[in-house]
Amino acid sequence: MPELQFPLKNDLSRKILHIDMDAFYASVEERDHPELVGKPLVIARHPKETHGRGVVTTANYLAREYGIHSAMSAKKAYELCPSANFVPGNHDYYREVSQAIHNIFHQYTDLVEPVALDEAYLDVTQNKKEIKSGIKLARMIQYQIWEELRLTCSAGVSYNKFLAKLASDYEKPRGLTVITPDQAILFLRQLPIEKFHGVGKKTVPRMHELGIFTGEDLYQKNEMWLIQEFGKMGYSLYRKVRGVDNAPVLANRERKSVGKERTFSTPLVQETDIIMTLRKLAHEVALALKKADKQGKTVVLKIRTSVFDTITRRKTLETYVSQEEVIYFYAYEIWEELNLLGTEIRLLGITLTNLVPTTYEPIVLPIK
Ligand code: TTP
Ligand code: MG
Repeated sequence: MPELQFPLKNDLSRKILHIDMDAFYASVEERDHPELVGKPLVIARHPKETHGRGVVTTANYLAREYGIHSAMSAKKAYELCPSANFVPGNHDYYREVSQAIHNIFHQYTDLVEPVALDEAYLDVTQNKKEIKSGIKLARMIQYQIWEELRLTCSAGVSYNKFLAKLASDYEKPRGLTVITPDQAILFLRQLPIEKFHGVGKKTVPRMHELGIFTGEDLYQKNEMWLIQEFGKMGYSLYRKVRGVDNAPVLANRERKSVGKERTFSTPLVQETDIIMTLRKLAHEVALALKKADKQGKTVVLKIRTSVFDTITRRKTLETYVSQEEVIYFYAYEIWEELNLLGTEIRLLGITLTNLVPTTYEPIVLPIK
């Protein structure tokens, strides 16, 4: 077989992050229900309630020590650890949390490609913080997610998506792993073949039959042979094991929320200041909505005080809204209900989520 005549083009100029939340659903439940912390936690309905049916969506790291993992039957999980807490998941809620995580990502770049609720690629080659170091950006994102949402994630930093994902997977939880161009080939060669993206359960046995167990084995195969054996995947694997993956980060253009916030170095105490800020924020949110041709159904107020961490409170309305006055009205209503007057306010934010295009439904003013 002829060897490849032209060197592969490898774009080393990009800075790609892959962020993956740690035990996502389980961590959200632990955050909201501290009594669950410190014990094995399985996100599934208790098998006793379902006559043994049901599947584990995820488990915290303590439960994983018993061999419990995603996609296992809840019954099996119960057998492995009868004392574990079983909590049914709330997908809609996790979707909202995911939205909040994405709002943080978008403070760094709009080149965000969601993979799953808890996982995304970010191209930070150019970024809103104008910071050059991918590592520094990854650390900032991890810190911000922790500060604002009390959730942890693992981050991978590299020059392409494939390596960034391998990196984020390398150390979990709370990992931050960097794969530089120099390290890529060595890293890939020692990697078990099943870790290569696209090599699924069906392909692994075939790879093994053909004597391919690691990246090193894969590296020894020539391109034509790999294409003959594995088609498109062979083509891609030939490149991946050489650290080449030029796939762009494809931003999800659909905006799911619009939010604006302000932090105050001198905390606000006077209600007039709060009202003025809420009005400004509502104005900005309404402008952004108009620009995006969107209207939304859920108004979210975010507040940080000197006493407690960031909290968010939401109101879901009967109809879709986009007007400044209406957004302000509900944001203020939430503010009143929180009864925080007199507390030092360090951050205020208004977000409208549950968005649809403006043309979707006729706009009805919700105020009678
Ligand atoms: P993962 O990122 O695969 O898992 P995880 O975040 O729970 O744990 P890790 O720390 O290893 O990243 O999946 C993200 C969420 O998706 C997970 O919390 C639950 C959900 N999920 C399912 O519902 N079914 C599944 O089979 C898997 C794998 C995940
Ligand atoms: Mg995860």
